[in-house]
Amino acid sequence: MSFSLPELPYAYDALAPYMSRETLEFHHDKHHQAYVTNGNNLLKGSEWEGKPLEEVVKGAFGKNAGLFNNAGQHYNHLHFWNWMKPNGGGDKIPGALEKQIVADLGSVAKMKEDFIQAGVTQFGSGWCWLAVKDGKLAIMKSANGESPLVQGATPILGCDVWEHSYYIDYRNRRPDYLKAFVDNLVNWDYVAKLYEAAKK
Ligand code: MN3
Repeated sequence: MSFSLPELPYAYDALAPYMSRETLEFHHDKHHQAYVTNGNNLLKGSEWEGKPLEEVVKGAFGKNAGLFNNAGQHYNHLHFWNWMKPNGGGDKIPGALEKQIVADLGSVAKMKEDFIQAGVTQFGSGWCWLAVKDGKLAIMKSANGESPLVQGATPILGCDVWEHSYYIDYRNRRPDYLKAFVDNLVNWDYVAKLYEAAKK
């Protein structure tokens, strides 16, 4: 099984003005495509050829940096496109997940604040996350192509804080990008789906 780039689950201009058509054209068509192309080249002939993506990501971590970086970013971006939708964000969080957020992270408002803060304080390229770790929800962050998958946890929401994700629309204002993501883009139904799967 080799990696392939899926179409975006919405039109290129569907997330405007929070994320522009130009950003999605570059981010999806160029950056994600490059991870797919490079990942497939590095996968060929490796011990992970034919393995499911999550196994490639976990297996290559610490062993094959080139393959890990590209497979990790392919995994992260596959979910990232689905972590957003037009008219997303807000407080419409499916009940079971909302309860768990309140129990483990204080409140929905505090979870959002800590998620944004994790993204703001990730120095350089990387991601901020809401993840399930040891049966509890946790806010995490990671550098470059890493994710909670290689930190003993399961990601259920992530935001890309590489400059390619926000520089066209927000220039250097990463905090504004993160706030727009949380307030206007998050697809909480998809997050809840991953949360239910992670609990099993
Ligand atoms: Mn990216």
